[in-house]
Amino acid sequence: MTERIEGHGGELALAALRAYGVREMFTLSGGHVFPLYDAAHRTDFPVYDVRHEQTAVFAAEAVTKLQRRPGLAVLTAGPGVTNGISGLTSAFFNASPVLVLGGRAPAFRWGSGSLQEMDHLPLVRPVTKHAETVFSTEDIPRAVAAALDAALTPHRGPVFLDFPLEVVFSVGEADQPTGAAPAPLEADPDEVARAAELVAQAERPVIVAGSDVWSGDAVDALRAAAEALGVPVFTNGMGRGALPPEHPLAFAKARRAALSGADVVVVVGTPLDFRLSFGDFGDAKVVHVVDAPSQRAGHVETAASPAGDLRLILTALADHVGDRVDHTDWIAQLRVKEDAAKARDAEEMAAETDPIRPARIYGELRRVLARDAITIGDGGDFVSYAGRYLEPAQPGTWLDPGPYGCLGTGMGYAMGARITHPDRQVCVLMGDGAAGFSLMDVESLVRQKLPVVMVVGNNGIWGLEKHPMRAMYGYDIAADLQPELRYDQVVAAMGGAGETVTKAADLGAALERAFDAGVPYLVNVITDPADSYPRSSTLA
Ligand SMILES: Cc1ncc(C[n+]2csc(CCOP(=O)(O)OP(=O)(O)O)c2C)c(N)n1
Ligand SMILES: [Mg+2]
Repeated sequence: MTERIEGHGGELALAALRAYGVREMFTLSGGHVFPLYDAAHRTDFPVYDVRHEQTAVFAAEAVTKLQRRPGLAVLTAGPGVTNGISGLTSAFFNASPVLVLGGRAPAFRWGSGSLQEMDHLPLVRPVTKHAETVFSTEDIPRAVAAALDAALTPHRGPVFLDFPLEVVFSVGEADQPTGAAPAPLEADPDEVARAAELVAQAERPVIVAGSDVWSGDAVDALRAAAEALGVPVFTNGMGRGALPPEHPLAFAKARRAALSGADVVVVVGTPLDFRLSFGDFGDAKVVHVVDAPSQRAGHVETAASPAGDLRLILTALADHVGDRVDHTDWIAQLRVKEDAAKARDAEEMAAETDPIRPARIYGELRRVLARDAITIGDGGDFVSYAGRYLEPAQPGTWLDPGPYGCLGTGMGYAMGARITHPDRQVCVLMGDGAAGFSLMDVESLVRQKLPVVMVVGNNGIWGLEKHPMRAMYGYDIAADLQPELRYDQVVAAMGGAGETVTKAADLGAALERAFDAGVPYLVNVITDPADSYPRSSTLA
């Protein structure tokens, strides 16, 4: 029998959210959403508050990424919602099932000029899967369920609801939603068979696996498919660590050789976007395995593109019967390139330069980071280096901003990570420029006893912009920051701690102190502004 729930709008919303496994709220105070706080307060539902709404949405997104369940941000009407738009957009690009609940000026006097009276929907519609204003209290649980069903159905993504003031403050009664997970979408079996045949018959196949492999809980199936068909695997986004770095089919450095030498490239659970040369792999045939038909690339002619539940598709690839070409030589060839690149990286990570180069910071970090540490990248060049030198050992441990490339995720992602994994190391790698977007939220972390380690690559510039601008114009403007700024003192002033490091030899001990500190701790590393991340294209 369907259970009935009753209470004010906040209580109805929270009861529905609980059914979907939502376990906390991220917010910044505003009167329009008080009933949601009241519902949380009465039921001991954890509420984490922040100093900028973008942090609330990024924190909710980190929870979705790490725990593979919906995350919740509650934003007050008007500026609360508009401050959350970059977070929502990042979640949209990352297919993260974030629910934003917005306050809204009263409906009964709409048009009379209430405080913060604006219609949020035209703003959020392009960056959400579902956006709705709920006009009656009784309708709230249904609307929450509809929004979360949309958010959790692959291809996943954020959703938005707002509640006019009188709707959320009034009392009502409704059916309790069940919160059932969406049924898996089965791909066309012929398309799957075609993909399997292409891989099995390939001479030099490569798999590139991305975030949806993790969010679709298909990591084991990926490994089984790669092992059954003997295919080298590269990863990006949340796919990183899907195969442990020591696995014979796990590759990271030989990507260029692999993608230019392959005859079949299988891209699983990630778009054929700028991170993958827009799907242009020379003469190689492209197999694009996606979690929903909407994700098939329109700009690339693929040889096969199965769309559906990734675990089912990858399991079918693993179970493929029939001949398959032996790939031992191809794998060995790539392994030589991989090992050579690793040796070069190892040298750079050990280099004793003055000023310090970012590579050395990562060399030291690799010594202190545990296999299950959560690492978060927020910055330009400094984070490109993180992607290159850090090798996540487990899936679901690496958080980058994703293809929207929004600076400012740092403290929000850190908050979501610390709440998800109270006992693990959480380490945020920040450019000094990126730090400016969210550093005030260290105060939120300190106050709510959420210790994390921040490592700032402090080159005194917006490096990823300054170097390309100089290369293009011969000069640069609007690309300088205050050199050697004491970001560690900023953190200390807010109740955390930290230190500045200028010598490579001092890095190791500083990082150890940081992880032992028990409060938010910032290691401010003065790095070489002349150093820039080598890339083939100058624009990022
Ligand atoms: C919100 C936002 N604003 C601007 C940019 C453009 N942008 C990309 S990288 C970058 C420079 C980052 O500088 P910093 O964090 O100091 O890292 P560095 O490149 O110096 O290592 C900028 C401004 C962006 N990606 N996101
Ligand atoms: Mg910088």
